[in-house]
Amino acid sequence: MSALTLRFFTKAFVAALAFSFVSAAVAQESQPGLVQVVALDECDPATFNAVLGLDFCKNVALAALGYTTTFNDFFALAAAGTPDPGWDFEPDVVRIKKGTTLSVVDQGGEPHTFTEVAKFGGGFIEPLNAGEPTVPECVGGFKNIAVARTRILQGSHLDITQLSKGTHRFECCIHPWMRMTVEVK
Ligand SMILES: [Cu+2]
Repeated sequence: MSALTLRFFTKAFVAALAFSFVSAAVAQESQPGLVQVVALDECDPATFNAVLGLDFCKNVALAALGYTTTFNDFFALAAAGTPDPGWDFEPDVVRIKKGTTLSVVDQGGEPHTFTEVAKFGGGFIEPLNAGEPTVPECVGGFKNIAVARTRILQGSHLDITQLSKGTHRFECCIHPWMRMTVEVK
């Protein structure tokens, strides 16, 4: 291959690369897309399942690594007003464009809810509320269809679409210190 031919191919390659970058940028513009957030927890399968039933908590891998909290320690921390930070939505704040889908994935070992609330507060399991009253959106627990619809089982996801512009607050109605603010522009 002559030097000239090589230069031609190099130029053509760079041009093709630049074109693919441009088309990717345009695709993102016309389709706001999807942002993933995660629900995490560190429930200890042995002690949680002894109380809540077989297969309630599925953090088998975390337990093997020693990164779990026992059922009694978990309730003791919540009662002391210092709930276990291993139960968490990440990130804490999300800024998205209107039209973006939020996909909330439960990567923890137990069920959570991703429930929109007007104001952050307590969930439907009183001993986990650290004295805060249950917020209206969580009242009734899973007997309330509106709460049940926001439930996310371990390993599954819940997609939130059509959020209006402005600030939205979401919390877990079971573990109410799991909180996320979503700002839609
Ligand atoms: Cu939760």
